[in-house]
Amino acid sequence: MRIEQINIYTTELPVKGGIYRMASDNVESLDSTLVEIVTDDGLTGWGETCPIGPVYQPHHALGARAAVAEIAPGLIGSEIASIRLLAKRMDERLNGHGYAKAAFDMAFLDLLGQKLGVPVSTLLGGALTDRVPAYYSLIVGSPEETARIAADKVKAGYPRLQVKIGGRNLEEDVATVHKVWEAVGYKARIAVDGNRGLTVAAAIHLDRLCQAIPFVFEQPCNTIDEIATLKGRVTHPVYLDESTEDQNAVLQAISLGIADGFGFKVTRLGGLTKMTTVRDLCAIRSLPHSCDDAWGGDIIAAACVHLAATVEPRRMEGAWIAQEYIDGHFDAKNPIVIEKGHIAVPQRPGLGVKPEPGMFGKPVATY
Ligand code: 0XW
Ligand code: MG
Repeated sequence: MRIEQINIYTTELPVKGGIYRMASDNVESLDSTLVEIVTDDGLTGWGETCPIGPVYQPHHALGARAAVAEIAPGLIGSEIASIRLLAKRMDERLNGHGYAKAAFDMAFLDLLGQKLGVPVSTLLGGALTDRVPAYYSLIVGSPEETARIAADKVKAGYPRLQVKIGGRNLEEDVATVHKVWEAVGYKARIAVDGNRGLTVAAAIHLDRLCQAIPFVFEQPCNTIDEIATLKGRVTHPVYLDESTEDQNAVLQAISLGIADGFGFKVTRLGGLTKMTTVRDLCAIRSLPHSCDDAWGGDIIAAACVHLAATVEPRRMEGAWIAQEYIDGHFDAKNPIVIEKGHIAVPQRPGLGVKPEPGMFGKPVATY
C-alpha cells in the first residue's frame, strides 16, 4: 500500500456558545487543518491538527499548513507499513513541527488499521476498555455561574471537571474554586487549570486559600522552571500541560519529580505514536494523565479516544474532546460523542471515522 496522493483541507470550527475563555487567551473560532492520504489500493486515511489559536502554545494554523507543505511532497510513493520509517522520512524533510507531523501520523495509523482490519487502539498496543471517561472544561467565569454549570455537568455524568482560572484577581479565582467544590464535592474529581496565567506568588496563595479542597493544580504558571519552584511550597498535586512541548520535556519533568500528572495533547507531543512513549513513561512512575488535544473535530477526537483506551483506567484522567463546543460532526454516521460523561471507543478498522465526502470543499493543496 503506497501513498498516491495527499489532499490538504481546512475547516473553520466556530465555538458553540460564542467564546472559550482561558487565562492565556479567548477564542471564538478555530482553524483546523485536515490531511487526507489516498493510497494505490483505494484506501483513504485522515489526520487533523487544530491549534487553539496562535497563543495557547507555540503552534498556529498557518504554521501547521506551512509544515505540511514541506513534508507532504516527500511522502508520495512511500509504503504505508513501517510507521517508524515514515516518521524518519518526515524528520528528513523538516526538523521539529511535531504538531503538523501528528496529522500525518494519525492518517498513517488510520490506513494501517483499515488495511489490517483493526482499530487504531490495537496498533497503539491494545485497548483496556471499550469506553473512556471524558472531562468537562469550565471556562473562566463568575464563581456562581461556574458552580451552576459544574453541578449540571456532574448530573450529566462527567466524572471529572476542569475549572479554568487566571487572568483576573485572586479573590475571584479562590471564590470560583470554593463554589465549585461546594456544588459538587466528591461527586467529581476537580482540576484547577491556570493555563500558565498565575505568578508563583499567586499560585502559592491560591493553594493556601483552598487548602482543604482536593484538586489537582494544572499548569498554574508559565514556565517549567517557575513550576519547579512550587515543589514543597504547595500542597496540591501539580500537573503539567502546556509545558510538555515534546517527549523530552515530559522525561525531564518526570525525572526532576516536578509533575504529579499531565494534561497531554496528542498533536503537541508529535502524534499518537510519540504519545505511546510518554504514556509508557507515565505508567512506570504511576503518573495519571489525560489524552486530549487543544481542539479539533471528529478525527482528533477519535485519535484521543483510541489512545485513552490503551491507558490503565486508574491513571486515566479523561479524554477531553471539543464536542461540547462544536456544532455537528465530520462523520454524522459514526460520530465521536460524549454520553453520560464517557466516550465509546470506535471498534471499526482504523480511526473509525470518515468525514462526509466533499464536506470541506476543494483541497487547499494537493500533492
Ligand atoms: C481543556 N483543554 C483540553 C481544551 C483547551 O485546548 C485548553 C485545554 C487545557 O487543558 O488547557
Ligand atoms: Mg490545561
